[in-house]
Amino acid sequence: MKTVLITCFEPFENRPTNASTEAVRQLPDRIGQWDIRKLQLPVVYGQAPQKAIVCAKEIGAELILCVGEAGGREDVTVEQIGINLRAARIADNAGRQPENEPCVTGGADGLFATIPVADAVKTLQKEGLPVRVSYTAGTFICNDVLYSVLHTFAGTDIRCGFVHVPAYGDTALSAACLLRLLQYLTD
Ligand code: PCA
Repeated sequence: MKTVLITCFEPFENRPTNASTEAVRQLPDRIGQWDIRKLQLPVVYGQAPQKAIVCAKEIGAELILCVGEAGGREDVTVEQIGINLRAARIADNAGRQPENEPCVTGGADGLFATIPVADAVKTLQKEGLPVRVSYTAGTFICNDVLYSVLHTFAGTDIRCGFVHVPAYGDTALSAACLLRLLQYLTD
């Protein structure tokens, strides 16, 4: 049995729900030979990636797929890169609002996702799913998680990626895209 860790986020910015949690909730607990473990992360710089990293190590995850919501996007977007920068438009859920600091001191400026982003997106698009590649995960908590997870598992066989689902979209459709992506990545 292999294990995938899939993370989502708690609500933030005074909203009652987070579309990533709504979508991840609809995923099964198993796909083929893979155990799907779900974890909700706080929208807090540093704490979110730390919680994901500790859990991934604990459960021996071979694949880590993190999911967040994106306010201005209509498609499900698979992130290509995490950057080593925290710059917040709003305070996180612990009240911190860094303007310009690294996610990881001394880390590389940017790190590419270690899932096959372009191939996966092409495959899902051919099936008619509303999925595309994104070249920025922003500079808030989603990027903090993507960058820090990539930094931590760099040089290992553990593959890491990040998906933004539309904040105001159909979470059942987002869940269908996530499920298909997981199937593709665990095949
Ligand atoms: N979206 C935010 C943080 C949590 C979430 O779901 C982001 O894009 O950084």
